[in-house]
Amino acid sequence: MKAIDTRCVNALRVFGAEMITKAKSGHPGIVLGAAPIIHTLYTRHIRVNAEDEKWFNRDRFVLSAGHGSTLLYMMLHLSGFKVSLDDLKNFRQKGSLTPGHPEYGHTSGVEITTGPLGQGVATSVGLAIAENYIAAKFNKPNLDIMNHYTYVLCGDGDLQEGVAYEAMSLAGHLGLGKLIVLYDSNDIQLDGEVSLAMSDDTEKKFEALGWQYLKVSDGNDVDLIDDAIKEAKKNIGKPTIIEIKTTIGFGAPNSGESSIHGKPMSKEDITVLRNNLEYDEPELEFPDDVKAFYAQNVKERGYQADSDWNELLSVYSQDYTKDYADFLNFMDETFEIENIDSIPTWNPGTKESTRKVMGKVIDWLSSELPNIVGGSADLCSSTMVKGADGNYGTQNPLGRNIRYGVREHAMAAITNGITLHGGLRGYCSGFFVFSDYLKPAVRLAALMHLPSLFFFSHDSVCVGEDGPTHQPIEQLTMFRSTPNVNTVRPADAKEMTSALIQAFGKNTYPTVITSSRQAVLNLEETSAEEAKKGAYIVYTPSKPAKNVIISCGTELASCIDAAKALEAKKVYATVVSMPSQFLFDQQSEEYKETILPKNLRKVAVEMGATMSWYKYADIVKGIDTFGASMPIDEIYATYGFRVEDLVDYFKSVLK
Ligand SMILES: Cc1ncc(C[n+]2csc(CCOP(=O)(O)OP(=O)(O)O)c2C)c(N)n1
Ligand SMILES: [Mg+2]
Repeated sequence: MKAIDTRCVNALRVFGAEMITKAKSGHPGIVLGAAPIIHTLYTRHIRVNAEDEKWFNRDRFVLSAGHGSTLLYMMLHLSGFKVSLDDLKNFRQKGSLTPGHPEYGHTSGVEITTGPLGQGVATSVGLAIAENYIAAKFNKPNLDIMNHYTYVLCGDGDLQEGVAYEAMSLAGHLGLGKLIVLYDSNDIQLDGEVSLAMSDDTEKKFEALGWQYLKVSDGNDVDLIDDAIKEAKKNIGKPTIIEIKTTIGFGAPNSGESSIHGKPMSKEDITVLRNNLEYDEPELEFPDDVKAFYAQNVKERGYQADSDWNELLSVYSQDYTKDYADFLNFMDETFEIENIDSIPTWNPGTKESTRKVMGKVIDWLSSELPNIVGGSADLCSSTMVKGADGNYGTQNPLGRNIRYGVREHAMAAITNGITLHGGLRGYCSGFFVFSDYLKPAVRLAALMHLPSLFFFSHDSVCVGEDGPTHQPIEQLTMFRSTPNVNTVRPADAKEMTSALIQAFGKNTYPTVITSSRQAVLNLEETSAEEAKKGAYIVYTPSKPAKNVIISCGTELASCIDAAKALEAKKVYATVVSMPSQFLFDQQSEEYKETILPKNLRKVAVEMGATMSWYKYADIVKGIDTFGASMPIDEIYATYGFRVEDLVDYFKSVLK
């Protein structure tokens, strides 16, 4: 370990602690403890280019322990990314580029939003899958145009989360040898010693998961960390975890204690830290030799690596013209649906479950869009959603169907990783009721403005005999109330097809689409084009309407029939199909007024929780209790959703 390494590590430690003290909030423990890890990774291994931030073949770095954001921001600053000294000094302040936890799309060079522990580890598996797939598709002998590592820095907390294990178990199964997890193992977490909550044998555990386990017993020794990373990079066909023993809060008076985890240090304690580290440079500045070292070792090395790659690509473009053109399309994700006329269609009057429609349309989309990669949580044959080209795995790295096993949360996080990587678009599927298991990943996709796709079947109590555990009630409200999520519940084949095509477009939001288990009537009245507006009129009564019935999904057809029957009883109601509240909310006020005129009485109908409808309706017919196990016909009768029940209901509540 050279003197300059010590200088750099100490500069990071002191600067990071001072940033946090200035902000009066933050997490100094990991900064002081893990500074040598991030220093080694950046100065000796990582290939990123600040001048070409989105360089396709850059190494991906995931700070899964998002509370260590200070470390990442300092790295980005020193490596030439658009994070200035002032930005560092504005850590955690309103509007700053250095928010409390790293935010993708907000700060230059941040690869992924982290903070919810475990998610970073899981998402990184998706990044590694994407690299592996694209490499298998495009690399040629001596022309590895896709060839990068995915590095993760995580802490004890990350590895306690279930989602991390789900994902790491799959990563072991898939033999993702270029995934390297650096584990800041300091035996301390927020509330105290890790041993209070956990006594796993880390080595045995990861070996059992099919990982290569390496250990660095002194996390202050940059050379040992370097050696371990070199070893990991050999890629023996297994992902690697390097357990690096560190001391939380190294150098602080309360080092090794949980009190240093998340509490800014006092000025006095910072003086002690400086003395302990024998570091005497000005406050909140980086010394010139440190800056120069990073400029040379991270910035210039990254720049060089990018230039070399461009040369490689240029040779590739001459030798493999067709593949090169395809590669550019993958890089830019410029795929368009060309043969729209060949899209599967269903005639009005026929009956089909919307899940079957979803499956068939996705099969068709797979032939149009070569970069879509999907899978299911062991439910392909139920959700009908399956990727093309066989199952992805070591034997078939070009399979576009990922067998996630019953690991919903990891599936959704990995889907985000696949999409985040660039080049591919990830989608996944499961039973709608179990969307509870993966909600945190949808939330992160929404926060990152990532167009990941989450497709669900069995979208209401009409699941029937499987009973309340399998009958979603509140899930639609959950997604509809999550900012920046397009939640779509199509009524029939036309609306489903429209929703899917829109979902695979270039969006700045994730899409959740739900489908029915049971067959539904394909309606004359629906429109693929109009559905894109989120809501539109599907039935207009013969006399001026005094009421509007709003519905969606499998209840729409019954509402239209009921509205027709109501006319005989001199109740006149327009019927509005509202597959997506999210898209409707984005329409002009004029459009909204034509669909839901203020002076009309409005009732919403859905076989699920009523809460999300009160934004549009005066009254709501829904189900605010858990369902019950019984055949579907009895479900309709019990909850009052047969046409005759709806007619009676509307008659009692409408004008
Ligand atoms: C899902 C989730 N739960 C809880 C937290 C709050 N939290 C942030 S850091 C932390 C402790 C994590 O311990 P460790 O990873 O060992 O971090 P260290 O104390 O070593 O820095 C907790 C509970 C969180 N960020 N995410
Ligand atoms: Mg810890």
